[in-house]
Amino acid sequence: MDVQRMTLFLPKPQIALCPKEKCPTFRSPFKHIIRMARSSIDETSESGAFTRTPSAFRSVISRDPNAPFPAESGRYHLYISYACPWACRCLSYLKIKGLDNVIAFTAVKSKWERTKDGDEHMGWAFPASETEEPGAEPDPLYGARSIRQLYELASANYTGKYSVPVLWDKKLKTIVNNESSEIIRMLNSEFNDMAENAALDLYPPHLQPQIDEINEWIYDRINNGVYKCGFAKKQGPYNEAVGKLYEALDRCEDILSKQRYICGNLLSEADIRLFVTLIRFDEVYAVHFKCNKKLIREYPNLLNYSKDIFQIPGMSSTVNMDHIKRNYYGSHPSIDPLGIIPIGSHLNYSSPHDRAKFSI
Ligand SMILES: N[C@@H](CCC(=O)N[C@@H](CS)C(=O)NCC(=O)O)C(=O)O
Repeated sequence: MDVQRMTLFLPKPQIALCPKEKCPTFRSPFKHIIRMARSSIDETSESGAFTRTPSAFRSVISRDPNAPFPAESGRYHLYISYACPWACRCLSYLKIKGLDNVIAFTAVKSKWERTKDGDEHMGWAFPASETEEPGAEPDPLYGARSIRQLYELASANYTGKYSVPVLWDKKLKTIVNNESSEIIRMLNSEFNDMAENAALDLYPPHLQPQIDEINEWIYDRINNGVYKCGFAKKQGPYNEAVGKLYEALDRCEDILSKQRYICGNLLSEADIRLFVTLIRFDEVYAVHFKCNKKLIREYPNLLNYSKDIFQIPGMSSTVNMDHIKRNYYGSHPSIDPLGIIPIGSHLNYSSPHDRAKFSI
């Protein structure tokens, strides 16, 4: 069976017309060609609302040795950007499950660059040397110049976004999966024979319905909600997204006034998913994405909770604020054409927090 064909599900194509093509009298020789958005900043519907395209590579790694992608030490590689909250969910799992000796990872440069000569696409790029940007490393597998090159190596027909995270199979030279919500589930359960911290189960059976329910509104209103605020191209969709975002943050603040973690007194997947957005909020989303009704540091429980998660061994290494700020402020010229990085706010997440009061 051709693993490539079996596993590549292309998302529903999005029609991206340039302004000239929208003119009724314009006769394009290519009018039947449907092109997909190739960057999240282009994923806006007619109403001006940001609509995220589903990830395309959705295969799974299994602990079953006969599976198409069996869990094996040294076989898979994780490509991330420290700027990207979705990729940092996956990096968090490598760190807290103790999997970084089993699956190596490489971080790209913080700012988007041209990914191909003669093509305007801007995306994730690898540095030419270890010293070009601290934290970023050249591609150790193929010496690729961009993440786009890896997608093209995996599939000649792929026309979607060249996003991170990418979970790469070195053996079959392909992308196993580029959807963080699925990658973290695999890292949680399928590599436990090799994980240093195998006993840590961030998606335990008794909490699964609750985690799923919480993930749904936190994803829609907070994780993706900040993007809906920032990438809205009209006032109406922005107003709607920002209203829902703050309703959800208020709800989290209330939950966290009664318990240590978002699903009770046990750390779970839902906490890691929430943390990656909270840690970027005051520094980036409040300014760049116009989420400025209230800052996270004005929510006592959300602030202390963010510190608590940051101080879990391994987690602080997943937060590179220089990469985060350089990327957001420097890679979206339609939102921030000058790319000037604001000074604030340098919160010290290593300082003491009050969350141990909930421990039993
Ligand atoms: N659903 C994906 C989303 C990943 C995603 O959107 N990544 C962004 C960075 S934060 C990206 O790589 N975008 C590239 C682009 O828009 O061209 C996941 O959760 O893994």
